[in-house]
Amino acid sequence: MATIFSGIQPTGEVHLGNYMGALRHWVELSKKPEHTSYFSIVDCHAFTIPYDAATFPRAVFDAAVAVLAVGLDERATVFVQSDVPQHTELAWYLGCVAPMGELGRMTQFKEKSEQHKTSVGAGLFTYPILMAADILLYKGTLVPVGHDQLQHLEFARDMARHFNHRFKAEVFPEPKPHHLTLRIKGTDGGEKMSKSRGNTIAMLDTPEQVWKKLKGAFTDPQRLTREIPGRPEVCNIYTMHTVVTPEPALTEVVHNGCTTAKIGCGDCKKLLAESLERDLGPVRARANELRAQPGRVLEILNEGGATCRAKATETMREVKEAAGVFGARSRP
Ligand code: AQP
Repeated sequence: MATIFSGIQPTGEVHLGNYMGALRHWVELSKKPEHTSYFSIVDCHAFTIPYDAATFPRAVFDAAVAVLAVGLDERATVFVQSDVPQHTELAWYLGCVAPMGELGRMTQFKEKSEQHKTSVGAGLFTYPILMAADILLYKGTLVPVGHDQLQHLEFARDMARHFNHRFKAEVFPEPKPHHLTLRIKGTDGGEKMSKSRGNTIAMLDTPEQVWKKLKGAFTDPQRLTREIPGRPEVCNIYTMHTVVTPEPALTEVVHNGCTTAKIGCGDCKKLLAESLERDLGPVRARANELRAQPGRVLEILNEGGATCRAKATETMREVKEAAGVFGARSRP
């Protein structure tokens, strides 16, 4: 038995990096009968960097549609983080046992505070505490994480240990990572396809939109002409093929075609566009259906929120009992 928790920030259009690197794996994990899974649109995390309040509700809705369209709600609880106030409540309790020194070592804080130099709030610094609360609130035991979130997961494990040790109670299990190793680069060749970097292909883009972005996307920089054989191992287009193009086409047409210069980058991209459409066409159709019934989306998220609040209430009762916090029920 394992309890899975993961989340996605509503910071922009869900893209192929999110889909190939995370969402597909979340769906796989959630299908296992021995897993109980929670997937969240982590809107409170998105507050840690500048955002537009006017368009934020739309961004949350769109992220929810994307997550539901890949089928995550079939066996998992899908909800919006801010609908469960216990996330921020638990973050306070954990924050009181979180060592400042550990927080100061977080590389993501260093990177993001550099990226948003003019507006670094304390929330960006304490982000890992909220992430620990997200996981521990559901007593998560298995967390799908990419390389860039490993340090935060280690911090969440430390938080579980610190809290249990400080209050001599076994409230939280230590969550283990489920390593997600695939990293999709940006269309600009940047190390990561990222919502905030404008180098994405959206998961729900139409074939025309996909092709427009794919056409100009970075490939093997050494393949300057069609006659020069390519190196699939350094090419982001090939990485995406490995996810959506089945064998034998992957090896025989794409890999061999590239390394022997039988096909050019344009041909290879056309094949990728076809594979993407085969894989994501049905997802886009489901997203369109959901967009046409916003009431249905709300219903699913409301149900998810209610399930999570019930679980979160139980955990918070244990947390407060362990910490000796009884509010008005306190006695001398
Ligand atoms: N390029 C990527 N390759 C593989 N996995 C990726 N993920 C994100 N980009 C890639 C994974 O998607 C999940 C949800 O990501 P997130 O939105 O919560 O955070 P993020 O990693 O910060 O995503 P972005 O697109 O880079 O957003 P911004 O620009 O707002 O910071 C995570 O599991 C993540 O690893």
